[in-house]
Amino acid sequence: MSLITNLVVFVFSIRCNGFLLDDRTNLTTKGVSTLSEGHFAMLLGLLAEEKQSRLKLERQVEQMQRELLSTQRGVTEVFHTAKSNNEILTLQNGTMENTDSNYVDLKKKYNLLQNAFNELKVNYSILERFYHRMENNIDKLRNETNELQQDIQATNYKLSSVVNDVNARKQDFLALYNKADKTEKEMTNVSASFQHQFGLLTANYNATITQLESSVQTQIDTLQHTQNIEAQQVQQLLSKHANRVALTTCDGGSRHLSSGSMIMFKNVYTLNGINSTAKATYESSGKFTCDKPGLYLIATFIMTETNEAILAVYKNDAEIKHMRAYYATNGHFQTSTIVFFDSLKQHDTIYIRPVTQMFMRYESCFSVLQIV
Ligand SMILES: *[C@@H]1O[C@H](CO)[C@@H](O)[C@H](O)[C@H]1NC(C)=O
Ligand SMILES: *[C@@H]1O[C@H](CO)[C@@H](O)[C@H](O)[C@H]1NC(C)=O
Ligand SMILES: *[C@@H]1O[C@H](CO)[C@@H](O)[C@H](O)[C@H]1NC(C)=O
Ligand SMILES: *[C@@H]1O[C@H](CO)[C@@H](O)[C@H](O)[C@H]1NC(C)=O
Ligand SMILES: *[C@@H]1O[C@H](CO)[C@@H](O)[C@H](O)[C@H]1NC(C)=O
Ligand SMILES: *[C@@H]1O[C@H](CO)[C@@H](O)[C@H](O)[C@H]1NC(C)=O
Ligand SMILES: *[C@H]1O[C@H](CO)[C@@H](O)[C@H](O)[C@H]1NC(C)=O
Repeated sequence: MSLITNLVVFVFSIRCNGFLLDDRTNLTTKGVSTLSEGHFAMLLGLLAEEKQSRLKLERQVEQMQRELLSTQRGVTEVFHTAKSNNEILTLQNGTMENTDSNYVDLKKKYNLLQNAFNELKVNYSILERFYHRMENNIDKLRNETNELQQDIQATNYKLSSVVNDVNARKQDFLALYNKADKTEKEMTNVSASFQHQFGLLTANYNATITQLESSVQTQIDTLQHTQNIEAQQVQQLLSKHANRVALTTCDGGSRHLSSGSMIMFKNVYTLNGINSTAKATYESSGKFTCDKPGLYLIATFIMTETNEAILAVYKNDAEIKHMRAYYATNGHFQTSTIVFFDSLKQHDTIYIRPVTQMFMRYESCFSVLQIV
């Protein structure tokens, strides 16, 4: 209720200002007894003004009444609201106790927080010092970074020049690569051509070599054959030569020989190219039988003291040569000789007979030598 009273007093005090404004048009009461026409006109004006003011006031009072009504309604609403609020407050009073205990808790927590805050302050100062140190370090780092940046710029410059250089090298390399590629292709061509040529050459070489080999082999064979033949011939010749017939036999003793008898020369002095069988045949028959055809030297010398003794050389029982032997003028023995060449065929026989009777000394010999 006191709240409503206050509100009404407040509204009136605001409205009173309107009256005070009207008071400023103060009426001059001085000299009423001397009311002139001017004063009357002024009075009429004042009355009119007063009427206007009154009307105005009336309107204002009406308005104020309306406002008062609306205010009363508003206050009633406020009152209701306040009442319900009060009820809420009463309800809330119960919860205040909880709030109190909560407050105690809160205070404890606050103390803890304050401690933590103090610790944080300490930590903060430590951090601040750390921060300063870090700042210094950062300055250093910044300086180093600047230096590094300069270095990097220099390096970049160098790098770009290197890149340019590399690009130039790249072009060179590409040119070289192309050249190498071309060369490789040419090499491949040359290699293929070479291989082809080499194959042809090898085939040709092989053919030639084979031909040459067979030709050489043939020639060697021919040569060997010829050589063999020649060697055989030479061997034959040599053996023939070595085995040429050479025979010298002399008589064993001095004796009388009858006409037409055989002279047997039994002492074999030289023997070559005649085997023992042939030798024995000669010794028993007194006839030389030719086994190797050829040119022969046939020679005999006879020592005798018979004057005009005649001896003959027979070939195949036919006389081919004869000689006449004489004693020496002083009556002593003398040697007579027959020497000649003759071609003998195989189985030809040669021997000597006295044509007349005669005495023959032992210093008499018969020789046969194959020349060819
Ligand atoms: C609030 O509660 C206290 C005691 O708990 C009491 O003394 C006080 O009068 C109460 N206030 C209201 C407005 O009910
Ligand atoms: C303050 O710093 C110390 C040591 O670094 C740490 O153990 C402590 O928890 C910090 N205090 C707070 C409130 O962070
Ligand atoms: C960083 O460089 C500036 C100028 O070059 C110099 O004045 C400053 O002392 C340097 N700071 C450190 C931490 O070296
Ligand atoms: C390789 O040889 C062939 C035929 O002989 C020719 O057509 C070609 O141009 C050659 N290539 C080179 C790279 O010389
Ligand atoms: C040439 O001869 C050799 C050996 O005889 C052989 O290996 C090769 O294949 C031959 N080459 C040709 C092209 O005939
Ligand atoms: C010895 O020579 C004769 C010819 O003079 C010949 O017929 C005979 O076969 C030869 N005997 C031997 C063993 O060589
Ligand atoms: C009105 O009259 C009173 C009393 O005589 C005086 O005190 C006041 O100053 C006057 N007001 C005006 C505006 O003249």
